[in-house]
Amino acid sequence: MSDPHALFSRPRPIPTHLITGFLGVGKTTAIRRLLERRPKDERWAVLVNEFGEVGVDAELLADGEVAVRQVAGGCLCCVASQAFTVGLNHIIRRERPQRILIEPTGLGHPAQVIETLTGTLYASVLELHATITLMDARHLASARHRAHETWCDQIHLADVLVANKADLYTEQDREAFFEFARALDPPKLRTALVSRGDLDPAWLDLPLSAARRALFPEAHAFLTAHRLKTSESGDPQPLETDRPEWWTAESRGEGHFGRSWRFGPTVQFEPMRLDETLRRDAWDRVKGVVATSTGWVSINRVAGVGGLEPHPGAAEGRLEIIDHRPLDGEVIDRELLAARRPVAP
Ligand SMILES: Nc1nc2c(ncn2[C@@H]2O[C@H](COP(=O)(O)OP(=O)(O)OP(=O)(O)O)[C@@H](O)[C@H]2O)c(=O)[nH]1
Ligand SMILES: [Mg+2]
Repeated sequence: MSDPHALFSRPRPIPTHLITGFLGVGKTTAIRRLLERRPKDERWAVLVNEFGEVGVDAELLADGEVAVRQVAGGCLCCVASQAFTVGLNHIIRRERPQRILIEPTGLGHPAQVIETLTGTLYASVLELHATITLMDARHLASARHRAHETWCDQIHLADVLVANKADLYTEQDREAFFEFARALDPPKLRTALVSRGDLDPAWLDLPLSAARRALFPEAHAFLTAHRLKTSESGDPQPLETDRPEWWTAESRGEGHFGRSWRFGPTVQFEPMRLDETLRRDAWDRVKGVVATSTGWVSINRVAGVGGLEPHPGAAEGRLEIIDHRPLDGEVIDRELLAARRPVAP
């Protein structure tokens, strides 16, 4: 791999921010808010990484003014680590940003990303600031989350710990969060409750604490993503000859199962049928951008909550489903096929 020092010799390292947190806690929402409030004369860039094979967040973030680069198919810390540095180098070289925001997958362990960003490769190129971790305080009452090593380490390695979705909390959830946060050792630089990812931009200036160590440094070791129906080169291949514009893949790792789809330009769904299909189960995460008979929509659901919203459109349709239980991908695939708008003969 080329040496980024040679490529990007520059006087001052670029402030870089890691926004971590478990699946669906509101990382992309928070980044969107930060982008909206950025100084208009500053060039910012975003690197976003997805567990699934196709990735959707870049579409949700696109605002035409900020460079967004996506690394899909695994997590930054392991299988995709080379794709991560390639993506990051690309952003640095092409965009020459004045600030970089990085969103790792919600299933990503942050330790290795922090190590890479603070290692010799980027030493004088990037200046990693405080790790900002979002969480859902309601997960404190969920044995599955509390037992998840990556969930624990995302919180443990946070410099700033933010409980998002406060609008959905009970008084008990709020108290549980502050009690939990008070007991954390080493203490956080800031802890806060917010809604709609409303982070205080001043937190971006807080420093990274070098003293934090992962509780489960081995947790990120394996995330196997295996592709279905793809060519050797990894390019999408038709699933069947009568469905040339329908590509699907599955991924697995960190105790979770993913299924992803890409749809070509002629694939349109009936919005009601699509919504019904995607509501069939309270999967941990459903997100996508797809064409329907009434226009493009984005889909953003967490544990059964959320729906379809109008979207300006994309080059192709994309959909991801992730759950902690094995997915019956073939059944969902058939249901999605049945939710298509019939193609005119
Ligand atoms: N009620 C409520 N919903 C929220 C809040 N913040 C985010 N959401 C919703 O939660 C869903 C997930 O938000 P994202 O920002 O995509 O979450 P994420 O952490 O980026 O998700 P992944 O990248 O898939 O891990 C979306 O439907 C958001 O609109 C909030 O404060 N309150
Ligand atoms: Mg996201």
